Amino acid sequence: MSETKKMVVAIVHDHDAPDLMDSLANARFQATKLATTGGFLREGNTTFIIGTDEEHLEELIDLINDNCKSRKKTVAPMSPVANTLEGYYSFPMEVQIGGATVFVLDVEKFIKL
Ligand code: 2BA
Repeated sequence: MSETKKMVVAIVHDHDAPDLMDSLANARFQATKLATTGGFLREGNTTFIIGTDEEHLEELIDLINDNCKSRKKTVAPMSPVANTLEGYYSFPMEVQIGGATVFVLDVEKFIKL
């Protein structure tokens, strides 16, 4: 019987990305790292795409959790929250960022050509 494959998409803070990449490699998870930008803060973050078997999913989530710290950030007034004037705000605002934002997807097919 074939194992169920999962794809984990994890958006993490840039500062946590190198340690997470090292830990993934040490634990023999195969990962792809993308430079991405958050839609709200418009700042760089890092997105990992990690394919794994269902039986290793919990280990993988633990590993992401161990490496990604939650942090607070004060956003300056008048940041470009949206492209419209209504999206601008006039006072500093504190937002809580990550740990990590993690999506787990079922993989219908996994092919290496
Ligand atoms: P950003 O979109 O730059 O969001 C950074 C942080 O700003 C978020 O942290 C959240 O605390 C806050 N935030 C986002 N939208 C907000 C809003 N409309 N009003 C007030 N505060 C808001 P996280 O939730 O930890 O998200 C970190 C990054 O993960 C996001 O960066 C985005 O790149 C990604 N992300 C989060 N949720 C997502 C989702 N549902 N789909 C796709 N990407 C997501």
